[in-house]
Amino acid sequence: MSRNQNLPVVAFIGLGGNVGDPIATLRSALHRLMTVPRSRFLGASRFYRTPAWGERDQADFVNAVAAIETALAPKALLDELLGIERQFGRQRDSEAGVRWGPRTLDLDILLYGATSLDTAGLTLPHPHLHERAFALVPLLELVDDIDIPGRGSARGALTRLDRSGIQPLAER
Ligand code: A4P
Ligand code: MG
Repeated sequence: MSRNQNLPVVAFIGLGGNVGDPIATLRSALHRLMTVPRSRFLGASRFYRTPAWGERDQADFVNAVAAIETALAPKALLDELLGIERQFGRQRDSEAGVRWGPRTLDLDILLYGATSLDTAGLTLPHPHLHERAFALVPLLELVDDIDIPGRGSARGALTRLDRSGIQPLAER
């Protein structure tokens, strides 16, 4: 039996943006996530305003996390997400000039069940999840705790990070 033919997996998707109107963009992106083929939308966190991580000299981000149950294989799910990023005007050529730089919409697969994967186009879990409070805070709104394969508990990872400046927004 080939993988994921029958067994749906819960995947957590990180959403982020800091160009244009990120709240409106994330809201529309969540609606698009509800229509991903062979998948069921389970829910989403609140939206958070977060200080830029990595390349810090840029506007604050808006971040959220969504959970879906999916029968898509990891690469097929990533292709769907890249399609949604394109639909919302992400210009990879101009925006990708700076690593960790500004972007209209960034969709990352944070976790795909308990899968670990390291290929050229896709790494699971997301290689920076355990060191990013802007992803862990909304993730831990959706689950009490969860294992990050190879990195231990998500709640444990968050206790080691600075979460100051991460503020939930009233709107979603
Ligand atoms: N890719 C590999 N693994 C994955 C995965 N698990 N999920 C590949 C999604 N994509 C994955 O992505 C480049 C390629 O990574 C994708 O085409 C896919 O094949 P990218 O989004 O252009 O990434 P990048 O800018 O080159 O670097 P990086 O580290 O992937 O950026 P990130 O992780 O997306 O981070 N600060 C705050 N507060 N909030 C943010 O949302 N985001 C970033 C960007 C930096 N600082 C931030 C935030
Ligand atoms: Mg990305």
